[in-house]
Amino acid sequence: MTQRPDILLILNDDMGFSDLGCYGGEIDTPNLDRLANNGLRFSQFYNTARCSPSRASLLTGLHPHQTGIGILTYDSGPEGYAGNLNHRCVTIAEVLRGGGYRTYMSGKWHVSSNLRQPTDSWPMQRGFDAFYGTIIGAGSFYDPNTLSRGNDNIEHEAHDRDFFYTDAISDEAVRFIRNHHAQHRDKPLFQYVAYTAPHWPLHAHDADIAKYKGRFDAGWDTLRQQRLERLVDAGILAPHWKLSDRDPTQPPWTETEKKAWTLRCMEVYAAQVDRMDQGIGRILAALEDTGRLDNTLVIFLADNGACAEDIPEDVTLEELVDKLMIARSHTRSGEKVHIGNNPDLMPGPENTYQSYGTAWANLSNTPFRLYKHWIHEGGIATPLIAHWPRGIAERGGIRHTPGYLPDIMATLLDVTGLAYPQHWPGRDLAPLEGTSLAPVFERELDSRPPMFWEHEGNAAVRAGQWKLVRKYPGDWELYDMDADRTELTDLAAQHPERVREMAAQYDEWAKRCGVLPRDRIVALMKSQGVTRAFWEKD
Ligand SMILES: [Ca+2]
Repeated sequence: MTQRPDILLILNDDMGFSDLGCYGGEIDTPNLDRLANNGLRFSQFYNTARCSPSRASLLTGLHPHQTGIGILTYDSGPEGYAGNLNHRCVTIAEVLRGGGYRTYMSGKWHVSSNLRQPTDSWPMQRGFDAFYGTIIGAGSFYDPNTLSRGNDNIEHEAHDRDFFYTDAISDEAVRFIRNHHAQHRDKPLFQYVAYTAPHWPLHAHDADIAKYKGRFDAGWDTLRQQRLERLVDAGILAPHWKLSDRDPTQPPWTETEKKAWTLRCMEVYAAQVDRMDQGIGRILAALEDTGRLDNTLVIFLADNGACAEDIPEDVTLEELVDKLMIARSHTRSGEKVHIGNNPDLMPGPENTYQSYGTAWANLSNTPFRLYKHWIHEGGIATPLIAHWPRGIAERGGIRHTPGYLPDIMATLLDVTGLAYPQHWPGRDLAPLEGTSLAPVFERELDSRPPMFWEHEGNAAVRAGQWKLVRKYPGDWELYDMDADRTELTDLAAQHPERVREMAAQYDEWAKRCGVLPRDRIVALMKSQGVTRAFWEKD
């Protein structure tokens, strides 16, 4: 039997479909571009529209509601929405470790509601031999809340002046790989790297930000057009798909005010992605130096589409710092942190806490509509790069076969020759929901099973070329993805029978997977005093 491949699974946070250089963007991502040029890019891979549900699905091969992560990691009550990975699932790390792998994670966990006390839904109790990272979903890049090693809180380690979370995630991954090679070189390794970049707050190094001075000066209208052209030239998107209109709530670039600050927001966002790519370069170098890269399957993807959330200036510290624990009130040297998108304050340093807002998110998701939180293409379409010199013959290819997060577990089991467990001690496991994409490494598939999504009442089913999608509380819309990937022409009225059929398929799936009606969720959350107004968008 040939040696089992190492697995490097890299996930990043809140990044648009077309930000990376190898997906038509302006940002320098030479390391990801190199993986793309020597591997494959998928044009129709989908996540689950939000941080926690995407991670739950990616890690388990199930739908988020089946794993206990119906929305985020707040306790929303009933089974399916408890906010903790439950006992009806196993993680990729658990299964691979059972099959002889050593398993490592650095980065953001975000599938546990208990942020301080380790529980059985923390990484060390869910299959990882080693963990370095954060349990919470967001925070300062200079001083992240819930920074942990194993089961221990090590927030004090960020008090080193040079600490920056993106670098720390990369460096720990490098350390895990080098230590593994020194101590367990004959065993295969699984390394899960979950960056928080480029999720807000807009924190980045001055040198990285400076590099992007001028890069976005043409503004979002021109840049959206240019991105689409590059995506078509690269063979990722079909030339007959039209660019969606600029978000109707946003001004044309020419009429935009506060241009210096507005540009700075996108420059910092780009610097966040750039810094991540630099770190990925160091991780790849560790695999290369140890002679492991050739037989490592590297998969890179994002957890949801670009994020249109504006951070208001009137958000309270009580809400962000005490309740949600996603910000610090003061910097490590004692300065006040200014929370909110204040155009008189340039984002980047530790005493700021801002986001890049709707218009830039609209650019990030070119050519699609909508954002993180919705199931339209802007919410769920992600770049996916697969690189494996020994296992993927084609170099620089594009694959249009659709796939989604439950497929990752199925694919990794396929390439490692392991089976999804029928039984697990103390657990009653749901059967695997995904389909292996390993055959797609060789060729396109003619068909695949239908795909389903639900997030806070937004929902979709995709079967073949057809996508039925709903924006809560609206009606179902129907799109022909072959003719209209950017979802501009709703065909629901012309195909009532197809809408009925697909809606019935969706209802059956939702019932089977424990999806609750949105109204019931909102009522439950209100009854428990969960504050969600700040990031919630309807
Ligand atoms: Ca996210």
